[in-house]
Amino acid sequence: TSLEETSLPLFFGWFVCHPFQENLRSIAVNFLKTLVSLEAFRKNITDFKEDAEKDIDLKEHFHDKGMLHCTTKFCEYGKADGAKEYAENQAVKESYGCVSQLTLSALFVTPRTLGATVTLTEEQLQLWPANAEEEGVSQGSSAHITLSYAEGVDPLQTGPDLLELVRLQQQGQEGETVQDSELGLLTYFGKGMWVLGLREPFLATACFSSFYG
Ligand code: 2AM
Repeated sequence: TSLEETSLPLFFGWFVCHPFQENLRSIAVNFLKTLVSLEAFRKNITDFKEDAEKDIDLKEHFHDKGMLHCTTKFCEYGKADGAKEYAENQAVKESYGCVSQLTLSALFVTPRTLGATVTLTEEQLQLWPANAEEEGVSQGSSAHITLSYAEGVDPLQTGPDLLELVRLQQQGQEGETVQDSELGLLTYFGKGMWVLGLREPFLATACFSSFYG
């Protein structure tokens, strides 16, 4: 019915509960601080800024992001393919408003985006729509929380950035391990792409819901 159709949100997703948002933001800030302090990062600084001599303020480069969340389905108020089917999916209806724990297994940064990789549980995968972008990689491997974007970057860039990294790793590219710290293993994949695999995954409580904007 038209009433139901007009009720479709901009997107569905897991919304990180308030206290965890703060933790996640400080983890991100610390990650950037660590990165800029590294010789290996400074050596490749032109990945980020062509005219950078040797310094870049990553906190300036990346703008703060509002409400932290992991998008499951971008519906665009019903205009996106499969939006209605997704909203009517039984698992989606049953999980709506439910709280679960998101497992954040890595942080990644590219010249465009700063994000956290989310490793979905079997149950959470029930809420993950089949999507063409994930062709050739496992379902849910583009699940992420956008922590920040650089100026002028499309708000949908984090998924493609993460997928590029997932594909590189799948092709057997190991990258260059730059630092092995208490936090985890920091690896450089070229073209300004850095991944910090967290030794201890960060668990963030999140509520499955939708956003209208
Ligand atoms: P994100 O999930 O990578 O952060 C509102 O714009 C939210 O929907 C953002 O969180 C954004 O990216 C996501 N989004 C925007 N456009 C999208 C698209 N075309 N496909 C998938 N997700 C999109």
